[in-house]
Amino acid sequence: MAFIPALPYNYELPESSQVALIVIDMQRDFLEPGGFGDILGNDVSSLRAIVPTLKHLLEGCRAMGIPIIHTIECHQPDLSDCPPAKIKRGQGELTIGSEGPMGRILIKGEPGNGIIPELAPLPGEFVIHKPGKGAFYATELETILQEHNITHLLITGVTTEVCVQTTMREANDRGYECLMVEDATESYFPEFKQATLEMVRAQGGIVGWTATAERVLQGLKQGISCSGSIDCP
Ligand code: TIU
Repeated sequence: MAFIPALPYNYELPESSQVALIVIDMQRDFLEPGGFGDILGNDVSSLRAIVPTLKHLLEGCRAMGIPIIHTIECHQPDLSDCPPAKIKRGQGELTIGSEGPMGRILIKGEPGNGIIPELAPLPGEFVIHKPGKGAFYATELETILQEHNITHLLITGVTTEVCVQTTMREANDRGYECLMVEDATESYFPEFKQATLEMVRAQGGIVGWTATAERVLQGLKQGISCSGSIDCP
């Protein structure tokens, strides 16, 4: 059985076709000045640190034929899918739907709502538009996973303790085996990232596993070579 050396213990891999990479909300709205992350008062530059690692992981997974799922946090232009409580939250001048330097904030189709060019989805990859923090709430994600027999999720993106952790918890409750990729997720708050990594893998992996991108790629490559070899352990 192929595995990824992970915490709190090895993450066993099924057939490669049953594993998907999820890239959460790598949008200009969270990584660039003038977007949603910025109007909430965050230093958005800190999130860029993971882009090279995430790109390397994404390209490695693409090369192995692993299904890729991107998500985008966004709302319809008429805000019909945005609870008033979410619009009201925060105390800045701008809110969801306000006109910003990259278009209307967190609105589907606006320039600032798009995924950053370095990580742009390729044709054939899934793109889930989600109104909540979790990627399962009010989306087609679970249907896609079921249709493709996907049981294992490698979870990346931003921000670690908000949309990434919420999605991992939603997935865990639905029975998916989840691994958060430590150096392919980032938070505006380093201490929240660290706490999230520790809390998901505590208690014997109460929410799942964590591992670095390099270990994930090594484990996946081992799994790919194993599935085609009669010498497989
Ligand atoms: N504010 C914050 O840290 N995150 C979000 O609002 N959304 C995501 O995490 N994508």
